[in-house]
Amino acid sequence: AAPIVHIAALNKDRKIDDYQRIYNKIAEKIREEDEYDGYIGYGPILVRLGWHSSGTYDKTNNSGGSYGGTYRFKLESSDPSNNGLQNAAKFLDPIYKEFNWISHGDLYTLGAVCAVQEAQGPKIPWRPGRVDLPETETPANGRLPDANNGADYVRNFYARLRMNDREAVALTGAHCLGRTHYKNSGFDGPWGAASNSFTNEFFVNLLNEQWKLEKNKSGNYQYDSPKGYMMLKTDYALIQDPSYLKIVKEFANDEASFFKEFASSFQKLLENGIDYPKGAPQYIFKTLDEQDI
Ligand code: ZEM
Repeated sequence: AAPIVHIAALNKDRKIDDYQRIYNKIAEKIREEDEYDGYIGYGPILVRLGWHSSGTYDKTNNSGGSYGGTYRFKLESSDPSNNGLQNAAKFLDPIYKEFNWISHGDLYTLGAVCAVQEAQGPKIPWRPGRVDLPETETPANGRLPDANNGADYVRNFYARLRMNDREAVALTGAHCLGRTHYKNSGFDGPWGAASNSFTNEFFVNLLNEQWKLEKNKSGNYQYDSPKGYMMLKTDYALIQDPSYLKIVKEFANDEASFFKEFASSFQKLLENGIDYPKGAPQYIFKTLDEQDI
């Protein structure tokens, strides 16, 4: 079969200000609805939506990925791997109603970029142009990763997304944000103390906490620490594999190097499978703080 081609649509009527306006609306709503999930707020779940709407990508035929915004269809949103993301979709509903000229893929990815930046994470350059595809283009369930696995699985999984070891480790650092919930995934607990700020804490905790593999109340295995933090098996695999371990140590010791690698890997994840025509604009949004809002 001919490879699938997804070309970014250039909309000459829309400029950076139009997208910054949407960014600001999302950022202000994150700020206002700060009580969500025990005062973690909506940032982490918005990052997870951006990731899951992109993480269906398959390099072998260029299918899936963020381009078509197919998360909006029941077939994709009801994938058990997407449990809990309804809250992020509901959060974005009124934003979509107000700015209905934006595509779903652009909105899901812009929401994730906004959430990382507003949590004091790195600037993520972002490019518009994703186009809503019909339901028939929805990828089958089962393309998102299963946490009950070790390093070989993780490396294979990320290869499907065109990610090397360094990119895979950097992306996993997003687990500084948010937490796991029994009702969504059958795991429980946060990865660290600061679940709504973007830092290199995930790597520091991975190296420094006393981890113990335990069977949790849902019958799943997770690593737990005395401080009440947790790690998935796929997280812990990053210190079991020598190549991953080296990168974990680098990011634990050098937050700037983590930020730099995360920014480029996350942009790549959100743009996998999209061809950008010459002259396609790329935007770097200001945070609310930088605008004195
Ligand atoms: Zn996660 N992730 N993830 N992840 N993730 C969870 C939560 C969050 C895996 C995984 O199984 C889980 C990436 C990679 C991988 C976030 C971002 C990113 C949860 C808990 C699980 C089980 C869900 C729940 O119970 O609510 C696996 C196996 C991964 C790779 C092998 C990448 C890459 C991410 C972004 C770049 C975030 C922000 C959360 C927290 C969500 C929340 O609601 O707090």
